[in-house]
Amino acid sequence: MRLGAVGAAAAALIAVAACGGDSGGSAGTPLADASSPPLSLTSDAGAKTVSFTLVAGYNVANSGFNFDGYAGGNLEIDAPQGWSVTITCSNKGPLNHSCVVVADEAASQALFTGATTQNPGAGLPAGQQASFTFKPDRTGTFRIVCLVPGHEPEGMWIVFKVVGSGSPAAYTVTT
Ligand SMILES: [Cu+2]
Repeated sequence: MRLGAVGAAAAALIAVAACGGDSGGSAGTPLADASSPPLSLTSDAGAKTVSFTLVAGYNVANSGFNFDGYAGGNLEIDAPQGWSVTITCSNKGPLNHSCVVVADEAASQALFTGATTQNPGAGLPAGQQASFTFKPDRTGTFRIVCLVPGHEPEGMWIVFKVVGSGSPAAYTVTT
């Protein structure tokens, strides 16, 4: 009987964990050093502007297929709808990389006007950086990815959530 009860409890815990995993993009743990490099997240509520930096190939995490050391959706950046979002995409190399806001895994172009580095399929050469600014016009849970072929499937993407109100924020997400 006791073993049975423990088994049931364990099954319930697993069910809860599975549910949590399905919620996809829900806020994780606030990133304590979001305003520090490499992310350098800064925002101005009055001007409704937010900016941050994504360093492609920041370190050896995920074999270099990362932004600021994050990959596979384990970083979530939130920005309010209608704010002006500026992303600096800095390629620490050695491969070409790009930064693009896309709708989902299947998307191959920017979701919002201007929400991409130029020629994202080719990417920025090693050592180069580029900034772009866009204004998200709808809420939802999206992605920032590298569109150089093969890189997003390799895990080179993070979560970008457009929220209806509130402040810009960054979270680490357990995947
Ligand atoms: Cu890439």
